[in-house]
Amino acid sequence: MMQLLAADASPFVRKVRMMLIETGQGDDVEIINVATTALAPSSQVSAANPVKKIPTLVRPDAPSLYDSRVITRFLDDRAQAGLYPEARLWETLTLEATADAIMEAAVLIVYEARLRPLDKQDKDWTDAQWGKISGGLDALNTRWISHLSGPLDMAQIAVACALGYLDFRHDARGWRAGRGALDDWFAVFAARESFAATVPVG
Ligand SMILES: N[C@@H](CCC(=O)N[C@@H](CS)C(=O)NCC(=O)O)C(=O)O
Repeated sequence: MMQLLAADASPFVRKVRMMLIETGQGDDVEIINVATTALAPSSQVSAANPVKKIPTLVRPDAPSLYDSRVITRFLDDRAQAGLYPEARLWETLTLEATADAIMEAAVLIVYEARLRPLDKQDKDWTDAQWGKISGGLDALNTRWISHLSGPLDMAQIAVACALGYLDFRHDARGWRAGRGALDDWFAVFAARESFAATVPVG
């Protein structure tokens, strides 16, 4: 059976877990929770992924897959689920990339605060990461609402995971202010069972 090296708090892992549920593949992949950070990678992750990140999909008799975008595309293809629709493929991939970039900057801010010694932490660098998040959110709010409101695709799942992570780790920054359309879209999307079933804890 395939195994997903995972952690509840990871927004990249959540993309994969949500799409497994949405595409009816939940029973085909075993979720293996690992404790891993950039400074202390899990040995299980290191053995399966040379860049030591999660999610990693370990396949019996085939090479492991990473990163999240590769895994979701593979699983979409496997189930013929249509979450990367041909008719709007490049928009879907760009929107997913926007969500992933928001997650990446948000995770880096958490690492800066948690993994770096206090005297080495750099506010300008953290603010610059938040600038990327802010720019991404503005684009979602002004340019992408119509795509987000269309038939379910992988980009929508990724955006929901990014916003869920901002609520989870960066609630104090108030991403909703001035972004009512995105807030409204998220309120509806977050009611999906796959989203509720993958809420991070701790
Ligand atoms: N681009 C990667 C990013 C994955 C990622 O950054 N995962 C984090 C956990 S949320 C991780 O494994 N960090 C460990 C590290 O940076 O070494 C993807 O889409 O899968």
